[in-house]
Amino acid sequence: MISRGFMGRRRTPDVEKRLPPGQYLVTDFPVLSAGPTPRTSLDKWSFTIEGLVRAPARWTWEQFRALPSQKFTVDISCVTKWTKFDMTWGAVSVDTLLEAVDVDPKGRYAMAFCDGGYTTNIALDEMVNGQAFVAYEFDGQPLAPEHGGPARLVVPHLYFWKSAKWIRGLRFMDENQPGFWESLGYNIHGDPWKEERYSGD
Ligand SMILES: Nc1nc2c(c(=O)[nH]1)N[C@H]1C(S)=C(S)[C@@H](COP(=O)(O)O)O[C@H]1N2
Ligand SMILES: [Mo]
Repeated sequence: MISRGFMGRRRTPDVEKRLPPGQYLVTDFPVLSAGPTPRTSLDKWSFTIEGLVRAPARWTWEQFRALPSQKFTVDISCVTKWTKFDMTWGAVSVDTLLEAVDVDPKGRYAMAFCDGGYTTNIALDEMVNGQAFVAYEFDGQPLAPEHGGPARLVVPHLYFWKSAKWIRGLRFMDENQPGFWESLGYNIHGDPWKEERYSGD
């Protein structure tokens, strides 16, 4: 008889149902960054919505933190094949941020931009109705710098590279331009349930 202890977390039917294809469960929180962790002081931080909007909107850290916020508990899947269940974030939903702007009907795509230069593209209709949020807390604590603090985008229904760390804003565009990893061969969309890992998947 082999002890359960050697088998890790059991893949019960419940776990199987929640685990996208090709993924395995982790309990730790790996760090994956394409470069060094930028350190922007909160008094220099801002969040901007720009591009194809009638008038851009901009929040200082203080203004951003005064916006209505929510707790989101979500499962996250990374293209490197780890999945972590029940991650709890304190965040402002993208819906709340979008209330401040009029997006041009042509502005159907957004580019998330960040301190450090990282970018990633997400369609507008995949960020609304509670599907995406800008998180400043994880597990009830201020978001750690290596995980994207002071604030990161989280788009739980797409692979985690879409969840831009150190986010500073969203730029609306009339075409679905690739961001950093999308230009380097990762999928333009990134749905873990369809295993959209690489371009052409
Ligand atoms: N600004 C920025 N955001 C980023 C990245 C990055 O390198 N820079 N890496 C992405 C990738 S590939 C993943 S898997 C997740 C990792 O987030 P974590 O380090 O908090 O696990 O952040 C995403 N967001
Ligand atoms: Mo990743």
